[in-house]
Parts: sequence; C-alpha cells; structure tokens
Amino acid sequence: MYTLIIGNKNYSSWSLRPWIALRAAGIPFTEQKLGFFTEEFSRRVGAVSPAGLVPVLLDGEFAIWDTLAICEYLAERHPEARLWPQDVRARARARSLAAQMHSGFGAMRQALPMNVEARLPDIDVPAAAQQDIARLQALWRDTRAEFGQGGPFLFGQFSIADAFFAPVVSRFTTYGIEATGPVRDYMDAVLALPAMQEWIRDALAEATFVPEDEPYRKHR
Ligand SMILES: N[C@@H](CCC(=O)N[C@@H](CS)C(=O)NCC(=O)O)C(=O)O
Repeated sequence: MYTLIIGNKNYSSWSLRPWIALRAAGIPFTEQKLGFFTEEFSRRVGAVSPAGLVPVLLDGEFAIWDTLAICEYLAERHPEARLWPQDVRARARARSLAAQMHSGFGAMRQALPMNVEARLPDIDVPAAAQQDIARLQALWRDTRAEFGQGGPFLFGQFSIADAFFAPVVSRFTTYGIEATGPVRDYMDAVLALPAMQEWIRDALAEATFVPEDEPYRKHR
C-alpha cells in the first residue's frame, strides 16, 4: 500500500503532480498531509527523504522522492494505468514535456506561485514570466494538435505530462492569465477532472498557516 506525503494543498504545486496521477489512475493510496512551517514537516519528511522536500511516496517502508522519480515508479508498477502514452514517439514527447516542466519555467513559477484559493488577476507579471506563459501555451497548443486526438488531454488520454502541468493550470486560474481556443479547452479539461476537483475542494477547506514574513503571504 502506498502512502503519499504531501504539503499544503493550497500551495504545494509539486505535491499535486503525483497525487493527481495516482487519483486519475485509480491507484489506491493513503495521503499524509504535513503543514509547511511545522516541526512535524521537517521531522517526518527528514526521516524518509534526504531531500527534505515533499512529495515523498512510500511503498511500504521504501521511499521514493522527487516527482519525476515518483511518477516513473508508478508508471512502471502500474502499466495497466497507462500513465505514459503507448506510442513510442508520443511517450518520448510526453517525457520531454514533463522534464521541461520539471526543470524549467522558473520565471513563471516565481512570479505566479500556486495559491488555489486566491484570485489575483491584477498582479504585474514580469516580462520573463510572460515569455514562459507564452511558451507554455504554445507547448500545449502544439502538443494537442499533434498528439491530442482521442481525448481532451495533451496526448488524448490523461498522462503524467498532464499531471506535471496541472499546477500550472491552477496558477493560470489564480492569476487570471488569458487563455483562448485550444489552450482554454485544455485548461478546462484539466480543471474538470474529478481528481483536480477533489484537490481544489480540499485546498479550499484547508486552514493554512503562513508566517507573516513569507513571500507567499503577499499573495493572500
Ligand atoms: N524537485 C522536487 C521539488 C520538491 C519541492 O520543492 N517541494 C517543496 C514544496 S512544493 C517543499 O517541500 N518545500 C519545503 C521546504 O523547502 O522546506 C520534486 O520534484 O519533488
């Protein structure tokens, strides 16, 4: 049985990735949520992961950390869930996208932190973040056009690539980023996923503690 250790659902963009992959694939797991800025967070996460970050997947006592490694593990353990596309080129492209998201779009990440409960359409978005946003939207549009037949997600059926972009869909919603045509349709498909709806519901119900001096706070 799996346990997924995650952070606050309102803020933890990295936690959302494996969580939504597990839920969308119908793989049973227990969630253990640890509040950021708590003593329990560092103690519990530090005990299982040398990175000291969430998410961490526990398969029994065995720990896997870092979202890409966790999702790869799930895809290997559950081939029937088809977490990567079946076609070899589509799969390679999905991996390129997930890896690009994993290591890139830093300006967008910094300017638009995930904050599910907030609606902040009036913030100033720096030029570098605007470029990231345009590149992300082009990536979604092009991928849908090339690989999206057979469903509303990037590769038709839901895949790990969508799990990696789900937090971006949430960020774009919070900050009122303009989205039209296939980009809007793609975002709507992600937002309509029952798993995404469940995450959003839980985030809204969360009583989040954020210290005064945290940069997150200015976005509340
Ligand atoms: N590359 C890591 C990044 C994970 C990460 O940055 N997690 C953040 C929360 S979203 C965290 O645990 N922050 C707590 C801290 O920095 O103490 C992954 O893919 O899992």
